[in-house]
Amino acid sequence: MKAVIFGITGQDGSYLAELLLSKGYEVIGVTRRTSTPNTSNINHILQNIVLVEGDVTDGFNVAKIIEEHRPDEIYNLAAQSHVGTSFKQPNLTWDITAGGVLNILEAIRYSDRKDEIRFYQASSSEMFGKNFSTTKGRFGDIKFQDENTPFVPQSPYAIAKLAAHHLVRNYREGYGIHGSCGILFNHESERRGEKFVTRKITKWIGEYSCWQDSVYSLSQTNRYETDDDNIIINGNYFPKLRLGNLDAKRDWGHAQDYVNAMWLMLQQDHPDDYVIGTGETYSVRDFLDAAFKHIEIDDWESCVVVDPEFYRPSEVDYLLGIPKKAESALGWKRDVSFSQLAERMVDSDVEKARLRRSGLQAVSY
Ligand code: NAP
Ligand code: G4F
Repeated sequence: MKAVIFGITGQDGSYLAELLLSKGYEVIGVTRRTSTPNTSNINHILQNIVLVEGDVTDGFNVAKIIEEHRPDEIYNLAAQSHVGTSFKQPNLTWDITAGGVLNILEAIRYSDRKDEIRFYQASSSEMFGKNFSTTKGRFGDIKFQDENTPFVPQSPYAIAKLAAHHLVRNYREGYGIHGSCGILFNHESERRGEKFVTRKITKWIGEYSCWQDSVYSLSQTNRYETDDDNIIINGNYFPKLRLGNLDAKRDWGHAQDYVNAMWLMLQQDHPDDYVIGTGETYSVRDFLDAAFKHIEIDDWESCVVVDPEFYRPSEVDYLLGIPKKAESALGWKRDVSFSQLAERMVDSDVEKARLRRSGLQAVSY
């Protein structure tokens, strides 16, 4: 079997490539030209995959890649995937995240292998926006989202994802394309982009933890004080972690569990859309609790500044995905719990910071 992955350099692309290689696939990864290397997530498998230069906004280029490589499966993970950035660069977000999908669908539609190709589109729980469904629980109403919850997107990113989601449905119904959408809730990992809130937190913890160890060992004291913006130990300053809305709730899983769902969707005879989530929701505060507890800090409030710079013009307050359909139809289940996710990310970032750091120099965020 041969698969083309658009977005192979990202978090999900790298885990998906590993999964497909383990199943004996030939993997073709599409990468954009960059002025400096950005293959850190896939350096360990470069020998086993074929990289081709491409960009989903260039329709001719997309069609040529599909024609030349003749894949059985195409996974589209390419997107401008940062919600906050989508408010600052809405046009770019639209061109990549919606227009890019149209380019791939058109290339499949006109391919002589249209009926052989199976296509996965990375849809998002952000498409639900402010909306949720409710069901009666023992202690009152439970809010959740599933395949029947109507979409009310709240950002240029979510609106572009929803356009792409409907395009896949339209090409499935209109042209018989085997296209499936995974409506994935937030999933994170040791390879998560550094601007997403979980990784921003764990990267800070990694750097801070190493800095703290080195200043404590030099100063023979374990006392610290703070000012508005810094943590101060024995005259050494480390900038506090600056975050936005700490009350937003997300359904957070581990990316390795989620790429398995993508593959399972394409093994079905009939294309369909599936919600992939954990059935649990936690606030950004809860993630801070879990991550800081892992380095034995209880009062993380003294390390964090709430900075309006990181607020969004409109926010998604609550996400909790019910993956019942995927569990019963695909046999999908997740393995990594919320606390394991936070701990794995902290351990990885502490280790990375140790390797990076040689002195007492603080980094800025
Ligand atoms: P990510 O780490 O941001 O990766 C995005 C990938 O898209 C990168 O490889 C990036 O390449 C590539 N890309 C961006 N613009 C492109 C273009 N014009 N042409 C070709 N490739 C382009 O995202 P992720 O977390 O792995 O997520 C994968 C997909 O799932 C995305 O579509 C995201 O929107 C969606 N999604 C993610 C989550 C989540 O919680 N992670 C949840 C739901 C849906 P560069 O390395 O060159 O930038
Ligand atoms: O980590 P985030 O940026 O992820 P967000 O916006 O939920 O989007 C991610 O998940 C989506 C699936 O639901 C994907 F489709 C999308 O591609 C992406 O992977 O923000 C999570 C929450 C938000 O409520 C945000 O306002 O954390 C809040 N937050 C608070 N402080 C922050 C920060 N987010 C970021 N990025 N940076 C902060 O400093």
